Amino acid sequence: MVYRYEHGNMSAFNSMPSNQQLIFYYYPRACSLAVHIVLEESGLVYERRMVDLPTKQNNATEYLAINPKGTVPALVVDGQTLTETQAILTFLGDIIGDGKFLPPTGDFRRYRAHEWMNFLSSSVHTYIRSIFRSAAYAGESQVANDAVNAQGVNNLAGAVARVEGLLTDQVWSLGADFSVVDAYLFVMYLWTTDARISSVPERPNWEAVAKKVWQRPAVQRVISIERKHRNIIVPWE
Ligand SMILES: N[C@@H](CCC(=O)N[C@@H](CS)C(=O)NCC(=O)O)C(=O)O
Repeated sequence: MVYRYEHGNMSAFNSMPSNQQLIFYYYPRACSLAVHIVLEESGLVYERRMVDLPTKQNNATEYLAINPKGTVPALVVDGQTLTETQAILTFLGDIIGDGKFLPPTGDFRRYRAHEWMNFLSSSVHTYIRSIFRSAAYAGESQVANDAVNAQGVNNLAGAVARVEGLLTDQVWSLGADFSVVDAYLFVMYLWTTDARISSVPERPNWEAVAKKVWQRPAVQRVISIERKHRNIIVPWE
């Protein structure tokens, strides 16, 4: 069962209409890449629009009218904007259907998926952000920026240990099948290889999942699309 909001009321229907208009806003190698991968994997028809973060297009009036948070990803579904990577991945997982990329309600793996996605969004993403953009937390003081950066490196090391522990003996993050979580894990793995991070522990289990994600044709298509605007380094390529 899938639920849909129409004019503020929630209505339920059993299958998503195939004619929903999907407009996807992204920036290359941002967290939006996880959504981009799932959109491309899905076979859904969608329009992609790049929001240039370096030139602050995300803070322009036109984009703020679409997403007042000024962030990517955003997915506009028949005129309604959905934000937050976890929410969009859940929505896509449900409209793709058949539990293909996200187990259905009642299947315990669905709650594992949320456990993963929330951890990636609220912990891993923010730890790495505190390294890439320490000023967002520390303001202008160099001493404070250095401290936030160093703490980010420590926090990330702890998160890597947790990811490694969770991926032991797992083919994919939820078990035997690729899911939206693996797309998200792939993006966060790429971020961990960024030269701006002074040190990060070895993470063979996470790397193995990321490498498997990379082998998927849809993922290589997405990376080549995003590379038109930004160099994306895939370490083992
Ligand atoms: N919690 C949000 C975070 C979204 C976010 O911060 N996106 C970044 C790119 S990875 C962004 O748009 N940054 C622009 C800015 O903050 O100015 C999510 O998980 O989608």
